Amino acid sequence: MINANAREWCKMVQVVRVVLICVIETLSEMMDRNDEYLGNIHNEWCPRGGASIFATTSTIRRLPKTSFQEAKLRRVYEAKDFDNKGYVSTNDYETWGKIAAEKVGLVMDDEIKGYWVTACQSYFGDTKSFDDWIDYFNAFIENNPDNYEEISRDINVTVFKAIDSNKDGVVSVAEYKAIVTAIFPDLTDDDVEYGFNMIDEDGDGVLSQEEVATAWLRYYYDEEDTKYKHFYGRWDEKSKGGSIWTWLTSSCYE
Ligand SMILES: [Ca+2]
Ligand SMILES: [Ca+2]
Repeated sequence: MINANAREWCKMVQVVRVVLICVIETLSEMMDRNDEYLGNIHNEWCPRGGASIFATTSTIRRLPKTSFQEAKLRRVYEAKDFDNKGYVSTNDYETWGKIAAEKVGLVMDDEIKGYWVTACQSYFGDTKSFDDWIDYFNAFIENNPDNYEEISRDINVTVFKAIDSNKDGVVSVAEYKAIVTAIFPDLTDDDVEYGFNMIDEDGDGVLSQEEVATAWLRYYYDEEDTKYKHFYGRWDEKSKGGSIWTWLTSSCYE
């Protein structure tokens, strides 16, 4: 009797398992179709890849992948728009270089100006908004799936030459401070020092080309919290860019 009851019970459990598996598989298929459907809605309503609560990761973009990464990108994008035209241009980069050079007592010459302009063109192309830039960024990644970080590192060599104002082959604390306070004037000396120490990997008191290239790369590409968020000076809660709408729609990127 006990054995018979046990067998019945076992059969019942098996039936429930099969039913559960069927339900889960059906739900899963429905969700896949739903993702595609919502993705189509997003593409119709936000053709430029703008923020939308309907967005799904696989159908929209590769970057930013998290709201944290988006906050990092927005923070610098907005800060670099010196002329307040709503986008980053070579004019902004020239201004950035000019201010940074003045902060270390130098005048930006044509060679250094050329590095700033080249760096800006490589990073931003002719994009005219944050979303434009993100699309451009993603196109670059998609066109160079195996070596986009390597190419980015090469671009950062130009950046290094731009920020090495006195051309001695290293970025000093003063040069670093000039760069980051030009775009974030509210940073304190402590904030600047904190950022510098985070990226001075060998602790020799100056930044090598390799150290700058790595930190700059990781600031943009790290999806999660790493020390490289301090690349532009100490990152804290105040550093978070964007608006309440950005926060509300951050699920687009997660
Ligand atoms: Ca230098
Ligand atoms: Ca160093």
